[in-house]
Amino acid sequence: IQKERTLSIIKPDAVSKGIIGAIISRFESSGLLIVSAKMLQLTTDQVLEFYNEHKNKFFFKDLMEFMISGPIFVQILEGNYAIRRNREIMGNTDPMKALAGTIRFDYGESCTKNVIHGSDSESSAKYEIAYFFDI
Ligand code: YYY
Ligand code: MG
Repeated sequence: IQKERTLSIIKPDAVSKGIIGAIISRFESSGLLIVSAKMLQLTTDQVLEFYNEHKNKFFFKDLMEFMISGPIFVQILEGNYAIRRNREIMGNTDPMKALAGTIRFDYGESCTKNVIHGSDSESSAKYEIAYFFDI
């Protein structure tokens, strides 16, 4: 058993579809506890900083446009192996490749409009949590 924290972002597509509650229900019923949360709108500078590893990828312009297009809902999730567990619940980056029953399979429209972000490692979780929260 390893209790961890991870960062989750419910992206602008999901917020505008009104499925924040449905997504949070999945976390809670999977043993992930929401320990902090807030709604905000990202600036271009913040997207550049948060997604810096992707800044030279072919999809970055689309990602940028999408991530600043509306409010997002950011949360810290906590639970046993929370980082890996959250990635399992989310599903593959490409909703077409995601397993049935995952959030991206059920709600995602494309690689860009894929509903949700989750930290992918202990180090990224640490960085991303500190990026949005003072705890
Ligand atoms: O961690 P995850 O979100 O599953 O995927 P990443 O490979 O880290 O890409 C981050 C983000 O970039 C992805 O959630 C959407 C966007 N993106 C895209 O718009 N088009 C792609 N072909 C790949 C990624
Ligand atoms: Mg990633």
